[in-house]
Amino acid sequence: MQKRLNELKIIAETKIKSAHDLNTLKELKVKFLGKKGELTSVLRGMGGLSPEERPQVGALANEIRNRLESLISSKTEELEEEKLEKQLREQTVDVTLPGLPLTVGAIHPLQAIWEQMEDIFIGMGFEVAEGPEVETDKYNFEMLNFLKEHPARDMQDSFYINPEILLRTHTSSVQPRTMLAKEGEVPVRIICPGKVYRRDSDDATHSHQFMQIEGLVVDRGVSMSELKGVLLTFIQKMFGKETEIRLRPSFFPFTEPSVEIDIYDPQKGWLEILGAGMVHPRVLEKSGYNPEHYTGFAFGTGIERIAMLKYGIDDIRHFYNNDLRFLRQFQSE
Ligand code: FA5
Repeated sequence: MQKRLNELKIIAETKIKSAHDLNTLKELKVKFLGKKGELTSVLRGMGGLSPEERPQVGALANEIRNRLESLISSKTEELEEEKLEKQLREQTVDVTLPGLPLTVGAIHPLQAIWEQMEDIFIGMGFEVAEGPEVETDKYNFEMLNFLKEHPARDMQDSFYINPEILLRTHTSSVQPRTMLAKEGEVPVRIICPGKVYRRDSDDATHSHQFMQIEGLVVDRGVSMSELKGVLLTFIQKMFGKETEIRLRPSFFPFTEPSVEIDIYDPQKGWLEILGAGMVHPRVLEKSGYNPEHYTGFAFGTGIERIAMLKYGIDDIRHFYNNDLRFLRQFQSE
């Protein structure tokens, strides 16, 4: 029986050593060491052995089993390594092949202008303030000196939700909100960019929803010349340092005096760009600032309007249609 075991060992060792793939190795494991394998079937004959022989044969069988198992596991490792190396050899990357193009998005032109404007004003010491788009009549109109039934309200046709609540028609509603929050402290020096809504019919220059940027400065001794200086700096940073401006008298219920600011375009002539003025004493007073001690200026402009002038866009609706042919032109902005 020992002889048979030794023969089995030699045959199994030779076969395992010469196996070329993992499947063959698995099959050999079953064939020699499995429950119905050859080693087990030899051991089944142990019943016919004498009690002295049995332990010797048992020990030999165990030794053979261990030997074959370790042989199989080292051969398995070897074959797995070979398989991996073969795979890696076959999968080498051809670095000369052209790469896949990466599509890079672009910042929307309105967002780009919004950010540029913020940067310019922050550079002049302004802070960014916010206010709600669903606003009360009080902040959108009353605190800004638009009396109830006053015809000035018709300048901004509004979307009312109920008689007291509406979608804000301008970012000027942030003026009283900011002043009240400051509780009479100075300086107030904020800009407020955001969405506004008006019942305007959509056409090339109007939209029912658009964006504005508001500016407000309140302090002791704030003057119209400072207003002009701040806005000239902004305009020249935005449109080029040679850009000329002019101030025309205008009317807003919350500023006195009020002006419209135009910029000069050599092809198109004077173009309106901003509404502005000195904060009306009544507006200061309603928001807790004594107009005897404090003065202020405010300004407001449409972000779409600035973007249209800067990029020579002739129809406001291009901004909202998401036509990729339009948007791709701003890829480098
Ligand atoms: C105002 O809204 C004032 N709140 C601006 C202001 C602020 C004046 C502070 C004084 C002091 P106005 O209604 O003119 O003003 O609107 C300002 C800008 O918003 C306009 O110049 C224009 O660029 C833009 N705008 C107005 N209506 C529309 C619209 N329907 N679509 C697109 N842009 C518009």
